[in-house]
Amino acid sequence: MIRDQETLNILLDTVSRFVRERLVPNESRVAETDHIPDEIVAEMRELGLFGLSIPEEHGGMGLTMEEEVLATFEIGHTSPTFRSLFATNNGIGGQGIVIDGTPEQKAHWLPKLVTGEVIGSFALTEPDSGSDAASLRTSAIRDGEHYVLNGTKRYITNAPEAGVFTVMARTDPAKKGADGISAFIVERGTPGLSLGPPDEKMGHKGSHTCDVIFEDCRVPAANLIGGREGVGFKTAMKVLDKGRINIAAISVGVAERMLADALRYACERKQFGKPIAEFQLIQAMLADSKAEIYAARSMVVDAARRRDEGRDVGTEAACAKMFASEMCGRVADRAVQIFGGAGYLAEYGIERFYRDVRLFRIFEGTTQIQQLVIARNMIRGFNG
Ligand code: COS
Repeated sequence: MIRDQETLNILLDTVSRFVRERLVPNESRVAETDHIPDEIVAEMRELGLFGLSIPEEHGGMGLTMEEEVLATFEIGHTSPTFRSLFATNNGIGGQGIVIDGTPEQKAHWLPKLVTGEVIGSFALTEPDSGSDAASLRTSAIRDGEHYVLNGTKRYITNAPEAGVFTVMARTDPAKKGADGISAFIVERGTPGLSLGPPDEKMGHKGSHTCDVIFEDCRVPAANLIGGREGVGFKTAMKVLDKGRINIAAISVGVAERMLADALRYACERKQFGKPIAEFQLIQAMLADSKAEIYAARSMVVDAARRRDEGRDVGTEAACAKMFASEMCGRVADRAVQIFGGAGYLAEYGIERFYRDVRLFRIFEGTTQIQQLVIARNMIRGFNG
């Protein structure tokens, strides 16, 4: 749903200009230094990028899902590292509070997430619990007006920068599955919370992940999201339904960028006396990429509209995430191929995108988990 086309166009133009003028020129610097310059972070904050999808009553822009994916397409036209920094506030690091938080939790945390003064992070995965999220073992045992958390979370995006974590933990150890899981807001600096060293990753330099470790970490009972035990797994799944549409949107945006770079290269690079774009085998790669991007873009917008209508989008979010992230991997591969030898060199940047987009098929649910979600929902809906 688009509330006001003119206002949205202004936002999209502003984001697009910021991407072109400020982010694209800093892509290789960020990759080399593994750090987003402070002045760029300050500009992101000023533009309101940390609060795109946080409701207006808490200071955010309150974008609808459709508006948000249109903005994400634009944000995708540069290194996805930039988005990673503010995406957790809008997405998995903030949405648990937006969707299921109590009024007090929202009033306390959302304004801080909107401005970017606090970075939010989502702590679900553990060393022995990845795709099988309901088997997580981190415990949260009630002790008076506190819960005592013990366990380790792994691969947690933005953990080194985070000021607040949404942590899924088992409040009822007797219940082994999803039912025993609750979600908590845990503030950085809480005694008993510590971080592992930053992970060495294949790509996304400048965006950081690490372990988050809880050792007798006492969290006030008031930080139980929604004030209810046993519904934390559902909170996590609802957060991921939205997150998956956004990963699909960023996959589309980055694929558009890579295809634009490949097209320019194909039109400028000459072999056999003419631009390589005139060769049909190159044209096939350009055309397949264009068509697949169009298909993914259409899916993302449709899934977003359905979510705005209040419909259950578990299946559509999984379809869009699976198709768009896989599509993005194919486009990355073709883009490197069109660049030829240059595609393998760091200075052309396309190999960096190739490495960065590999993550899209893994995080917020692997392609195989999306297949499982889609097929399960189909079978559940079958009534003979
Ligand atoms: N929205 C709301 N509730 C949901 C839901 C959704 N999208 N998906 C599941 N649930 C509910 C179910 O309805 C069920 O509740 P009831 O028992 O009351 O019916 C409960 O959650 C458990 O669901 P289910 O039985 O389907 O859980 P499973 O353990 O079998 O599997 C999968 C769930 C595999 C889909 C889940 O673990 C998953 O998404 N794994 C991937 C995790 C992931 O994406 N990790 C990335 C890390 S975050 S970057």
